[in-house]
Amino acid sequence: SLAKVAAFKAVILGAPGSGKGTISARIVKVFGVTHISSGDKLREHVANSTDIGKQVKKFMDEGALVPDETMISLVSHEIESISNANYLLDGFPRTLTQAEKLQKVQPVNLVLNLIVPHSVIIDRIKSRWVHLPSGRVYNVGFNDPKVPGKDDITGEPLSQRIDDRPDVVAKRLEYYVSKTEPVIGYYKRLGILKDFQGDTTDEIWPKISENVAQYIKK
Ligand code: G5P
Ligand code: MG
Repeated sequence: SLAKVAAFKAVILGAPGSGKGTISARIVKVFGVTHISSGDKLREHVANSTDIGKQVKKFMDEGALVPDETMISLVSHEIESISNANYLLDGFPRTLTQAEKLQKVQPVNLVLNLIVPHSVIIDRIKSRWVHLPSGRVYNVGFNDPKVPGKDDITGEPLSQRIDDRPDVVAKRLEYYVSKTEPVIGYYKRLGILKDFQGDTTDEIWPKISENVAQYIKK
């Protein structure tokens, strides 16, 4: 069997709606890693109308990227506050500048890259419902909430994301291709990229789980 490395410092990459949040939740459940979603953090700031929230709302609603300096400072502070040696970054880095900076200060050792066709993504984003305070994600027909329109754990109402409107989704996918795909090349050159291709999360999950198990015992 493979030797376990000292720690799991990973990134999950993939287009908007490719299943990063869904797969991260499974990794957290099975392997006990700490999950940091930059998008969830930003949405929390927006919901609480903090200074950061006020700065980033416009970018997010339009499907544009928040400036690198804001993101780097936000996420490095988050990472510093983690006591768990094993963590998973979701939604960060998504520009070359962010990836290079991260590798200098808090280097990662594994990058899980989800490859899902854009046509599949566009379909599933239409039926996404979220519990904003926790970041829990549902999908009508795939992982339905136990009670329609209500969060499983708190019973609070679910909502749809402003940036899940079809025109905004199209913009987010364009930004992914132009700004985030270079990040894939960067990690590939570092030799830490693993690709996972499929139309569904259930198809991709066993391969992900097998890979993560090489770093952390269940
Ligand atoms: P986010 O929050 O990082 P995105 O756009 O990267 O947003 P998103 O939309 O959160 O990614 P995901 O997490 O990859 O998608 O996907 P998911 O939520 O798990 O799954 C999508 C839906 O499909 C869900 O309803 C799920 O239940 C369903 N699903 C999953 N698997 C299946 C399946 O097999 N079958 C079916 N039928 N359904 C399935 O970023 C948001 C914004 O924040 C800013 C930007 O403005 C960004 O647009 N931002 C940053 N800006 C700059 N730099 C950064 N680092 C930034 N981070 C965030
Ligand atoms: Mg997400």
